Amino acid sequence: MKTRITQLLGIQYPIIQGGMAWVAEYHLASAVSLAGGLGIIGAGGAPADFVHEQIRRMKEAGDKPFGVNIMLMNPEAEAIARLVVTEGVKVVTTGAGNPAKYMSMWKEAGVKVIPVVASVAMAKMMERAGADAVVAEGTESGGHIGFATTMTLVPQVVDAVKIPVIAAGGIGDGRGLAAAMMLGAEAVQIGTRFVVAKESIVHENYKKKIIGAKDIDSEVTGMSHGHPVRQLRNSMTREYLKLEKAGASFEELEHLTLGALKKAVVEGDVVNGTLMAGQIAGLIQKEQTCREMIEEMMDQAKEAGKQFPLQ
Ligand code: TUI
Repeated sequence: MKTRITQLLGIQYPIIQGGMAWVAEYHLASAVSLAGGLGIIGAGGAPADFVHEQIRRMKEAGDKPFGVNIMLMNPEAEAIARLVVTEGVKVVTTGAGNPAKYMSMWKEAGVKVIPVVASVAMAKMMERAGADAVVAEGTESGGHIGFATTMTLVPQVVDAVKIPVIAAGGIGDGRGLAAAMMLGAEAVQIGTRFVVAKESIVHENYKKKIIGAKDIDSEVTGMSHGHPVRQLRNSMTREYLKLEKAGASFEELEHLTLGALKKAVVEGDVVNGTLMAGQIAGLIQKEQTCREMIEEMMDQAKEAGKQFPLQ
């Protein structure tokens, strides 16, 4: 399956792994890259030194293409933006903000820049600023989200920009991949399914929660203060939503979630931790290697195309 994205990134399959904070470290990212997709190191809220070490490990693991995701609310975002240039990282994705101020530095260094956007307006702004592609991320996604669904956002972004579009949000198998291509996407970004990959260092308790989740088991917190975050329902979300409904301040709510993602990923605290996951969690049934996941998705997408040839 050749697309402008597989050609731009030099990858075999149109599958990109989401740059998930705490989750997307080099074990997962190198497994995805070695299996023919694009592995991404998620900087999340980590310091630049940590990201530096991750890049070093990633290079040691093989010479396949990989990217770094910069979460723009990270206080060290600027240092990480420079680090990717000095380390010769070929691909950068960004999230949770507007990366325009780093764009000229990255372009001059020949870095391929792929901002994650949640609206047509942001996609157009990023194209004008020089982005090589965009990830159009629907509200089905886990973590920090926008409002439009993948089904509505992807075709509207495809029509609005000339650069290639990668679909994200609610995609967890080959049928989702085929559907995204039908909407005009040229690759998909997958997050939640890779959380349960064998190579993922995420605590077994968290993986079990995703595998056991049903279709309606995610909840969106933080809507009232403009930072909606999708995660699996647990004691933490119940407490958060109760406080939010009672009009708690942003600071009070932030206090509740401080360090909660790490608590879930590293310590396996599925009661008080933040279990970020997308709505597709209900579809995910087992732990597999990244290679098994990617090959199964490709086979299934090809089969979906044969089953429904549209002529
Ligand atoms: O960034 C994400 N998803 C994330 S980031 C993250 S880290 C975190 N950790 C703890 C609590 C909260 C967050 C977890 N999940 N997805 C990409 C994405 N970007 N979705 C939406 C956006 C976005 C939002 C606003 C992109 C641009 C934007 O622009 C605002 C502006 O500055 O104009």
